[in-house]
Amino acid sequence: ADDGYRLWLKYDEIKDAVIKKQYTGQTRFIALSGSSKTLEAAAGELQIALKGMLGVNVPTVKKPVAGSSGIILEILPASNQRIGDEGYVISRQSGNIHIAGKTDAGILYGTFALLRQMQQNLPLTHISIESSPKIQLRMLNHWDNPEGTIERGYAGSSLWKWYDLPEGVDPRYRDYARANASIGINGTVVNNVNASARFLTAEYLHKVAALANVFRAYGIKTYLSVYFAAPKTLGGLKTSDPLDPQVQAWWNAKVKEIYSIIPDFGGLLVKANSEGEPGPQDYGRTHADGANMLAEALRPYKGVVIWRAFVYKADPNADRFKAAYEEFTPLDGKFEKNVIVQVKNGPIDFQPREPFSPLFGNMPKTPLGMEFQITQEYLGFATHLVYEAPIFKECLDSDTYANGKGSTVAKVVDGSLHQYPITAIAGVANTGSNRNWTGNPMAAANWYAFGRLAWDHTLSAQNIAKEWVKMTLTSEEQSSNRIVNLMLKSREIYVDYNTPLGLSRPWSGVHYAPEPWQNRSSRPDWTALYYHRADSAGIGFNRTITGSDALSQYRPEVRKQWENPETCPLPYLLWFHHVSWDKKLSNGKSLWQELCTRFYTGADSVKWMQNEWSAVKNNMDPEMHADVAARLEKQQREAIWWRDAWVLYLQSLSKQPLPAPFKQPE
Ligand code: GCW
Repeated sequence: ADDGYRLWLKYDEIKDAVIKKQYTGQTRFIALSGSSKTLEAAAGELQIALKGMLGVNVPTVKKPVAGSSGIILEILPASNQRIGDEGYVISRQSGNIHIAGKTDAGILYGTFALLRQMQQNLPLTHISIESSPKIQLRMLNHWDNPEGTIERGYAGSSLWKWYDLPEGVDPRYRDYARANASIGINGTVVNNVNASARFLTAEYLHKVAALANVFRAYGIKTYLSVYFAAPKTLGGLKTSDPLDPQVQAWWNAKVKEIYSIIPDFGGLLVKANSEGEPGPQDYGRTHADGANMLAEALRPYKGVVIWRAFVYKADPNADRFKAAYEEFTPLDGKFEKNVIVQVKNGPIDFQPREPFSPLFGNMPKTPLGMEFQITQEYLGFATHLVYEAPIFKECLDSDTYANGKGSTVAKVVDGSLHQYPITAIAGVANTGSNRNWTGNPMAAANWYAFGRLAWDHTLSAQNIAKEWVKMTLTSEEQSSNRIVNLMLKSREIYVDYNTPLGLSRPWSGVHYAPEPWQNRSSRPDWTALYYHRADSAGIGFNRTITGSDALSQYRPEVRKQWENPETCPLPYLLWFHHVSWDKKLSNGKSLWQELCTRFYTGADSVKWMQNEWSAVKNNMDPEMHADVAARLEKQQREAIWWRDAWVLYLQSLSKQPLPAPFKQPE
């Protein structure tokens, strides 16, 4: 039985005898002239994979074996213009398969690309693939705490066994690195952005170094999140003011210490003046002052500062939507060269659907990195099945119009629009100590999709799903198509029963249960009411010029799409408009009818998902099938819970009966 541990790197024996025979003849040796930990990792991966898929032990050799066919790993000259530093070229020449890259990491990525072909049983005879990543820093952000918990983690506890480290090095760290390298991820921030200063102690730096020692061979750099007030709490200084020379000296010394312990350390991630975390504003300084101080300390080592733009004030009268733009756009051009500002995809907080953050396209002089959330904080944790590639794509493909039509968010993030010198994309990890890594086996597809899109944002959600399903679940064509279709529809179904038509944040404390009626909280901007604004007249947040005017943060072309309630696409309607219950929508139904229709069809569609899943039962691993089936059963119950909670609550305001044919919940 498949316990999910091997993720998409299963390398099960190939069933098709013809293909198996063909592959065996094409992979009789692995030739590598150089030697490095990374090349060994590549060759080692090929050996594991070929043993699994073909049942043969393929030898590594220094030179191609004459009269035989094999795989040749080769370094291209740095002058090669066709590919980037981490790119690869796979080709067939005189009967051999060449995997070439300008760096060992490029060869490693090419190796995984070849294996991806084989895992999908695609022919290698005329193989010709050339690929380079479009974004430089492709990272996971772990929100892992020193005591082993994970903020918003739903797959067990932290992968990092801080207590055992640095002496005890779990072999799982290597498998983690393999999985990441296989999708091109080249950086990992190992601790929570709500950071404990403890990670900056020598004790912890040595533990982190032990992880970095494992990750290095797989092309992965290690990063840390830092607590901005560490000079005070750890250093015993009176202040953490970024303009104070003693504070600067403290960070300089700390960074020097980090690099003495982890020579290829990647850099620092910072959450500052956000949700109660300390930051430069505590001393009347700006985000740029804070970031630049750290940038200065990191510059001699070519390290980067990744400064988050996730900020908003506890002000019941402000529109949280506008906060990041207001705080950050005045600082454009004020950041040091090795600073990246990391922006969440949407203006609020990883909701099931958000418009793109208006920061994208509005900071041409500051490298903006993308932050997606892979872990399903607002998407039903590890229970609900939501394939996230459509969420990522929807944002990346959005047009900011910053430099005219076609100025997509992807082009901002990959640097091509504003010629950013550094580019970055991060996903908040959904991994944990569960045997299968992600709790819900289907959630591994989200980790996979994030990595694939970080490498190449032009890939389609569908093709990524196809690859993943073939590699992970089943090679049987019909079942695989069925699962891909189910995955592609899953996000819209979730939105329908959870937050249709542009609703957001109807949550109680843990962000799981429906509580749209919630109007009191520890912060005035953390109530459900703050976000949906439902009243007896209607529902939705007026962000037009007669409301908060958040829409003015977008270019006129974008604003025009959304500012008119008559023409605003329905998925974004309540993001921007307070709409009356009786309002006739573009599809002829009233808002009330349409909302009810979404809640009911959304919940019903989970039944459809269950049926589809049942239909593939005989073509995949029974244990994994049962695991997902059980989660879907719970999802089905909870979709009804969501539907009924919303409908009954909204009905208390709209005072309208349910439209036919829907049955009134009790
Ligand atoms: O989504 C919210 C989460 C917090 C998180 C914060 C952030 C790490 O509820 O748990 O803190 O965002 O992104 O900083």
